[in-house]
Amino acid sequence: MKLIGAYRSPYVRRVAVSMNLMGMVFEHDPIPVFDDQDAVRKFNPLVRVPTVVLDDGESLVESYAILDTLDEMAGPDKRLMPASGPERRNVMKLTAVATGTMDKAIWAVYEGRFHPKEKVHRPWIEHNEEQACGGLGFLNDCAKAAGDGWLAGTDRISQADVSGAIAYAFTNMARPKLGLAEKCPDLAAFVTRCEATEAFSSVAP
Ligand SMILES: N[C@@H](CCC(=O)N[C@@H](CS)C(=O)NCC(=O)O)C(=O)O
Repeated sequence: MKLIGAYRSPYVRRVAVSMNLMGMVFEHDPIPVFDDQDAVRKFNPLVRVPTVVLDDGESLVESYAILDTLDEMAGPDKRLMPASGPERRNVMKLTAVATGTMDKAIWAVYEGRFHPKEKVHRPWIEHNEEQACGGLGFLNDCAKAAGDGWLAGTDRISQADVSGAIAYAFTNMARPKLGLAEKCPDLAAFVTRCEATEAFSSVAP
């Protein structure tokens, strides 16, 4: 199995950490998606990462769809999104807040990166940053309520923890001026705990 995309992409990284946690061995190909579009297009018509290429050559696209397939492959004891019921709903909600936070942080980054200086619209950047902070504030409340436990109150790590930790780590790296460590101290402490583990540290951005 091959994972395409650099680990500085939070979507790529959530797939990588998930595969580590599920004990799946994979080859990593950090193709720079903006600089080598043809190499990605061969496997993904949208030219986006993450893209996963299975051993039989079939490719998987979009991190949520990739993770859904990997959960199914991993089986009930290792899957990171609970299969059903209130626990699934809760993990799904926290994960959605985490990926929404990633989206908003990235849009704030792209506004400056892909527009000429005179066309960068500062209020749009601030709007996205505010939404990212909203998502992280919500996850901070979850971390506070969880204490030493997991964000969604599960008895083992779930996709909410993987994506929540990566949403914080990415936003903090991409938007350092937001002062997230002060705004979200409980989430910051939780992320420090996650980043110290092999599953996270071996796929650092
Ligand atoms: N919703 C997608 C988002 C993936 C995404 O936006 N990836 C970025 C890298 S962080 C990308 O491939 N950007 C290239 C582009 O959109 O042109 C997912 O979850 O996989």
